[in-house]
Amino acid sequence: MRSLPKITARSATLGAIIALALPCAPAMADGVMRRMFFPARAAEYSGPSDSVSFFIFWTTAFFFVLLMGLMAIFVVKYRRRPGQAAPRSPSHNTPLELAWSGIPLILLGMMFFFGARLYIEMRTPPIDSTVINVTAQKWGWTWEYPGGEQSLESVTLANVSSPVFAVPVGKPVRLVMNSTDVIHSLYIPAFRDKVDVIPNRYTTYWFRAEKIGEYHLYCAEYCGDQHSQMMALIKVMSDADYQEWLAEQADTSAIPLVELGRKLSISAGCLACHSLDGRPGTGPSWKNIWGNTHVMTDGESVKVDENYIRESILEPNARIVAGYPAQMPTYQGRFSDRELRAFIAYIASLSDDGAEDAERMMEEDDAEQEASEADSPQASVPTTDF
Ligand code: HEC
Ligand SMILES: [Cu+2]
Repeated sequence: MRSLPKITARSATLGAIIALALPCAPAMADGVMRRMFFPARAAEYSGPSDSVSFFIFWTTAFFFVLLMGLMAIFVVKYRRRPGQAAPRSPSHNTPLELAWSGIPLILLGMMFFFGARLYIEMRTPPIDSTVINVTAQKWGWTWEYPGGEQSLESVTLANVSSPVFAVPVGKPVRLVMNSTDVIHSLYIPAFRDKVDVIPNRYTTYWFRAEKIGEYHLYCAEYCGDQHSQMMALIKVMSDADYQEWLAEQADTSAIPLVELGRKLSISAGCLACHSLDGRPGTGPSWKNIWGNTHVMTDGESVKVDENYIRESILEPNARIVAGYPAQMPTYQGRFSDRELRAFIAYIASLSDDGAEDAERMMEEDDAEQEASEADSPQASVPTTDF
């Protein structure tokens, strides 16, 4: 009883310190925490998102230290001593109770307000956003740009060939996302947002990239064996570079057939399941399969040729290679005729006896490209803007 007014006076002082220190906490946190634990900030909401996290972190850290500290001090100070009876606990103290209800109420109210406001903004894409259709599939990402362009550029991230996706700096981009198999989650730490990608439903992820540079994209929802390899590199570019990049992806006619097949195998995610070195993965390796005879689960023998590869891509479940699961997704409607031929030529080129066939396909393709250019000369004349 005797010591209670002293505690009240002390908690009033502490209250004042909290009130003064809290506005500084995010600023302090900004320097220390950001450099220690947080990746670069590259999008419009990266900063505000960090501020909300830091506010919550430092508020809770402060009260944790305060409460645990007081508890430790009280345990020692008011410990049971020989010959001293335990005093009765006070039943009521109005100023103290108002303080410990009012201060947390204000702080939690602030957390709710800042969090909810930011959440609503982050879920509301601007009307003038560039829309990119994103498809997630075990274990890769496909981005279809507004003109139908798809990325053919790739890089090696942690020993995995991964696609590169360009986005313009300073412009709102809206990803409309869908999965063809299981639940994935698109996560770009530098943009501070993560949204699930779900089969049979569209979800949206929007951002305005603010810093030119390269940032990582991960799948953040465990989706099977190669989940951790489901990565991509996001390149934030100036608008001019972005337009140039798009034009480069769109015009594949100049890329030789085998090279196009190689690029597509990376960007379409085939190599997540098919190795090039003979080691079986989720699917059979592509090394030295051209011209071989493969046995299917129903006992049928099939020669690996143009028709078989084409069917494997468009209707993977028509025939299942013995010893493998029916795990390959269909690519129906995804590739043009020339792109399908590119896969065939590429797979042929991976076999010791396939080199000649691949060569022949390249020559036929060259002849065809020339013929189609001769048929429609205007196609090769640059169009003018009116
Ligand atoms: C999720 C894993 C997965 C992905 C991605 C995948 N495949 Fe497959 N693929 C398989 C499996 C498993 C088989 C064997 C079972 C079957 O026949 O369907 C297979 C079989 C094949 C075969 C027949 C191989 C043989 O030895 O008989 C070809 C050709 C093929 N895939 C091409 C492709 C191409 C081209 C792509 C990309 C456009 C691709 N696959 C993407 C899993 C995958
Ligand atoms: Cu995934």
